[in-house]
Parts: sequence; C-alpha cells; structure tokens
Amino acid sequence: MKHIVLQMAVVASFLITGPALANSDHGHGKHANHGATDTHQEMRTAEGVGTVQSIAEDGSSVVLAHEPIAELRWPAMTMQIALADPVLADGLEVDSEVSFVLRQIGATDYEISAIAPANTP
Ligand SMILES: [Cu+2]
Repeated sequence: MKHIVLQMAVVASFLITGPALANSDHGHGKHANHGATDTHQEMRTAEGVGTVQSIAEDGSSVVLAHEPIAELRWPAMTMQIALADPVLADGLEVDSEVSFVLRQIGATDYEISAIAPANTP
C-alpha cells in the first residue's frame, strides 16, 4: 500500500507543478538581478545597443561596450559576450554601433542571438 500512496503523490505533484512551471515563462523579466539571485531556468531575452570593441578571430565572441540594459538591470559596461553562431560576426566592424539581442543560456550566462548595425544616426 505504501508504494501506491507514494506513486500517487508523485503524480499529484507533477500535475500541480507542471502547468505552474509552464506559465512561469511570463512576467519574470522584471526581477532579474544579473541572474545572481535568480534561479528560474526559463530562457530570457533582452535587447541592447552598444559599440563593438573587438571581435574574436574565430567568431565565437565579441567585446561590446554596451549601454544599460534595463530588463536585466545591467549597467553600461564593456564585456565579452559569446555569439550564438560565428556567422553573426560576419559584417561586424570594430568601432561600429550595433543593436543586439541577448539570450539567457544559464543562471548568469548570456549569448548574443542576433546582432546588426544600429539604425540610430
Ligand atoms: Cu554587460
């Protein structure tokens, strides 16, 4: 009998937490704290703008001096960010202004999923 009761408990907890987790994809963007205190695993994205400082020869990353990213509570800073695909480095030029999309890949890790010359004059 104990085995049956335990299995029922597992099924019940799955039924309760499954939909709750699926719904948690919405509305968490506002309380990120650079990921440090955020244990949610959903993949967040955020847009930013900045200036290309350098580009890794293998296209694996770029160094950006980016403006503050309010969604992530990031201050303006110069940082190296991984590129999701080396092809994203094609056409990038050092000292050019770019807009980019960050995609969360870990608790505190982000990569660039899209990057293009900024349209601002
Ligand atoms: Cu940064």
